[in-house]
Amino acid sequence: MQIISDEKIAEFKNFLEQHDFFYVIGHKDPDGDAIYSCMALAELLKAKNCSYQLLSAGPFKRPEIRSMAIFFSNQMTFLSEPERQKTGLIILDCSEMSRLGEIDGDLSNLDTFIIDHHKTADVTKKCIIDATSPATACLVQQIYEKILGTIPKKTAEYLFFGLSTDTGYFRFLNTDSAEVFRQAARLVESGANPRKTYDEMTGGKPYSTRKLLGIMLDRVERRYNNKLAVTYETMEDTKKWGQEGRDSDSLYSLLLSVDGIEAVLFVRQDTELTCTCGFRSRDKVDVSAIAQKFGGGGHKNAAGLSIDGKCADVLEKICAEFKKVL
Ligand SMILES: [Mn+2]
Repeated sequence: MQIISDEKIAEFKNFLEQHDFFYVIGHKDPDGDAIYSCMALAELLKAKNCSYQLLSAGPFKRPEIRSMAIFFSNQMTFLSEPERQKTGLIILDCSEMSRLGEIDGDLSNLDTFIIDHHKTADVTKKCIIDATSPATACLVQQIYEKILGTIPKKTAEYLFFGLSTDTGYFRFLNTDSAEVFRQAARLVESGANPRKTYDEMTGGKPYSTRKLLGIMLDRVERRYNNKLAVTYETMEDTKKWGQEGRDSDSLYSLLLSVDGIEAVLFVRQDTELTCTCGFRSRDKVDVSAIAQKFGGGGHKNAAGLSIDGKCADVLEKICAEFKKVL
């Protein structure tokens, strides 16, 4: 993770000063980092007496973010054209407009500032992007501290939650992460509670998640010298166990812990015509490069995409790409 330069902080401060109103938005199908980065940034805007609206296309499926849904809307507050001229769009944890999802209103042609840590991020707009940062929350923390100083308790809790979810509760961090822990230490000093955060992050899962996990595990196949684990979810599974039944993170971590496995591919038939795919890798394999070939994106070790087709065909097509790198 890098320390954000004073020039970049000044650029963001200018952006705040140049507008009367802000739309704040993260990616669709939000995770803890997207939602809590928005919540923390909203605290900064409040402290600076800026008016804003929090937007999200949702859905708020994950148990750990569900309680935040009330603060977000998928309908933009209507503004007249002169008002729009003085409005800024702040995009967090995402840099492609297409990943923002369905929002009722016009997000285009607004002066935009991106704060993101994705490898595939677009750096042509005004932005603070650091692909070596483990979470967008880390970037928001640096911005908050540089602009306002010490972080209040509630904001610290938001930021600690965002950091915790994107790092798998610090498990994904390497030896280059001392600065991340220094930042985390400051959040704990400000009142974030690691034990409570872990409990909120991992608990509260419905019983159906364990049943669906059983089905997914039963279906796993290994390919390419047992280096790739492949499994899939049918529309019948979703119908039977519901969207609440999904716990992809547990599925990935169980499969990645298998001896010899380097990557995991998961395909879900969403509709008769479309699938969603999830990719994870342990270390060497760059799954974002594979996802990009099919119009998706993400990080080196975690990526995803949406694609047209039937589950079995999609699975074979993507496996062929894995075969090249494994
Ligand atoms: Mn993130």
